[in-house]
Amino acid sequence: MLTVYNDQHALHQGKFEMFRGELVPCFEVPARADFVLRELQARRLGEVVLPDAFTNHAIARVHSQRYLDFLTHAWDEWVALDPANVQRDAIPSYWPVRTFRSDVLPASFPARMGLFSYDAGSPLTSGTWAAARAGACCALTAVQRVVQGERAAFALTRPPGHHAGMDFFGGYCFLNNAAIAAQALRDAGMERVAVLDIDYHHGNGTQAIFYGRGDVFFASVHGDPHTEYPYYLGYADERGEGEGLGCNLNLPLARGTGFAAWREALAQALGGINAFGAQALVVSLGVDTFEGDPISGFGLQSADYLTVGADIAAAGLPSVFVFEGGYAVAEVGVNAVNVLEGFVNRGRRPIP
Ligand code: OKP
Ligand code: ZN
Repeated sequence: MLTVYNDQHALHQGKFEMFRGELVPCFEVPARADFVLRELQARRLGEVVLPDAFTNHAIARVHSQRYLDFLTHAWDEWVALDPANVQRDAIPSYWPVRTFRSDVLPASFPARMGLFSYDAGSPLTSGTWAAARAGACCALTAVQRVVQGERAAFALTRPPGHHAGMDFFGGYCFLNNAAIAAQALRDAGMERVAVLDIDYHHGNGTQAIFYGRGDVFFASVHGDPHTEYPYYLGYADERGEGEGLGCNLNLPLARGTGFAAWREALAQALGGINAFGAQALVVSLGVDTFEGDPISGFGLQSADYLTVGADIAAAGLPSVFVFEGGYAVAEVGVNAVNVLEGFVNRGRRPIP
């Protein structure tokens, strides 16, 4: 399978994230992408190319202009607050929850940062915009190759994207690569596009971006938000609204769920996508469903990911895979590449 690799991903390198009252080292580290790249090369799964250059046009199909303006200048504004900030990541500490206004943009940078975010776990660094932008270009390049006839392509990038909304970052995500890919497929003439999100965490950003639309179906298998991040979205009763009613399918599963039950939920998600009549598929490929993941709670084992890839291939759709979560760093390469290899081989040849 063709891989489009973001060689600028390490420009985004957060130091600490806020967790239960303390700053802890970031889980979302550059080594994650390095392990996946090394595994792809070791298995010779296909060509690895760098992204083509794109303007912001395709990104602005999904994200608001005022959010993109904020991200473009955020680091400089952070440093302008205090020259000593060059040593520190920018982390928000104020948020406009219900009853506050979000139509007025405060002049204060920390206030604006809160308006464009929803958690304190997603540090913004000097290279965040450059890395995220290059990641979106990866997703767009992968789309272009699939539109040109490639059966599938993999956008290997970080930071991840599926928590980022039209105008907010959070959950380690800044630009929603999967949503940008789905919109680009629509804009390339695919009438109906599906997003399958198999990351452990619900893709709240992707869901929200397409919630009112009947042309993009969103299906997600994830940890039950009653107990799992992102907590405030991802419940089974969220089925879409207006034109999009029936085009959103959430399959939350209890922490502790193992592969057999998880695979049944995957089959339901794929059934929904098939009934929708999608012409192309975007897969938010998180492998934090792995039993050894340090921040998640499902029990998938490395060999299971071959089956996952084969199950997705059986849908028979042109597919763009976009890398999302997976924090068991030493295993993330094997697990992600198992999905891709399972897809390519349709699971005929298990890897030990
Ligand atoms: C991003 B993706 C960990 C708390 C959880 C947010 C998790 C974001 C996951 N200390 N923080 O969906 O893999
Ligand atoms: Zn995740």
